Amino acid sequence: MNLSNRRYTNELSAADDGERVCIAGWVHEKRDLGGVFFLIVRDFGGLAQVTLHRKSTDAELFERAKRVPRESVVAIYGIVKSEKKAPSGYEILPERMEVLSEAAPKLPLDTTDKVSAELDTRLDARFMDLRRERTKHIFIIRSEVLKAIRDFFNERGFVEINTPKIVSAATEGGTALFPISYFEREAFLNQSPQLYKQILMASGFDRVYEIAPIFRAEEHDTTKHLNEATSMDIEVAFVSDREVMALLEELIAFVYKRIATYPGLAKLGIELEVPKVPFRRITYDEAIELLSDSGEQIEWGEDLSTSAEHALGRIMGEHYFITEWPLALKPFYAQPSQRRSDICNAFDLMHPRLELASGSQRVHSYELLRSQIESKGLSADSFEFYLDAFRYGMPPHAGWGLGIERLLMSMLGIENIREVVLFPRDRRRLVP
Ligand code: AMO
Repeated sequence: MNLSNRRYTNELSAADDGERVCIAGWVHEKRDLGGVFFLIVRDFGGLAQVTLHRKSTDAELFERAKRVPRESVVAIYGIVKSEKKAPSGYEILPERMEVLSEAAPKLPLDTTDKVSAELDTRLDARFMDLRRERTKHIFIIRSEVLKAIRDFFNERGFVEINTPKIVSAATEGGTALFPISYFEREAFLNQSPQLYKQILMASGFDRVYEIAPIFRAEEHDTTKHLNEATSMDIEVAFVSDREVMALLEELIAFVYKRIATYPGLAKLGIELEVPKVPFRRITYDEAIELLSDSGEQIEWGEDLSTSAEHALGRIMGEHYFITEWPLALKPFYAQPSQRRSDICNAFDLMHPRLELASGSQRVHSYELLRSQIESKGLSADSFEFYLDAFRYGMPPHAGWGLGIERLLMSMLGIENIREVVLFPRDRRRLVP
């Protein structure tokens, strides 16, 4: 075996006619036409047709090719021949085939998309699901989205940070924590980098971002919640909620623009329309009024239900912000409005289908923060490590957190959030 010279199938073309090459990959399909036998070999680049003529191919090689089970891993050594009828305009006439790993005959999934499978079956055999064209492109796009996000913030002078995922305190009131045992103490998996990105605002690092897992012990089984999700967070000092909202909408448009030119989108049957900035802004009060006009009643102070989100999405029809939320609905770190004491400078970024991000201007006064922590029924003592950063010079600051999976599913029109995570974690799923 010498695979160091192997070529990807998409690097080859009819122009390589006559060249002796090696390709390696999985046996995608086998087609037996009697006198001619085709092995379709798949690698990360695509598909290649390997053509064996009964008359001119070595008889032993011909028989072995016919017997090799589908999805086995093979290396093919042969000559490229220009062939208009082959899927990529060329075929390979093999001289030698090595079976590097033989696949068991009964496959958990069909990789050619001829037989569809339930999502659960696909997730159970994710390694094999990823061999399918559509799934592969979803995860290449995910990687491109993360790259675009990093480019966006790096170009703007942000510093990428990494904060601890083993923590001592909750930040997001609404959802439960996963407790873990940490030597002789109780600790938790982090719900958000919230406290740490804010602490950094007292350090002089005034523009930071992080892309990292968040853990939420949500018990319910929905198509938009995971127990382990990926959050993209920013925190910026010397600005208000308005400036970070502008960054958020610009980021969304930037990512759409970048992905719109990705060739794999066609494989997913998607055409991306880049959303226009600025996005519309409506206040929470306006949102419940619009909902009431459409027959959906939300009491002032109540959170928006999924059906309310959908109703509002139908009315708005594109990305939009909901601002000026009731203070009681948002966590302790949201800055109360100067205009009205019962609302705060917090916002949610909505896609017509679901919430993508939330953020706020933060409380930066030590006394107010302490009292807001206590008024949520939390013990200020357990937040001492965080509160300390507010006692020795903390600039005003604002930030947000954006769900990477929510961004992807809304962008690609995917119904179930599990589709955009390699190995999703939900109530029932701890393996693979
Ligand atoms: P929030 O709790 O709204 O805000 O979370 C921010 C965004 O993270 C995504 N998200 C989730 N995605 C999938 N499954 C989940 N269980 C899940 N929970 C949250 C959503 C959501 O909009 N600290 C604040 C952010 C900030 O103010 O900076 C926070 O965590 O897309």
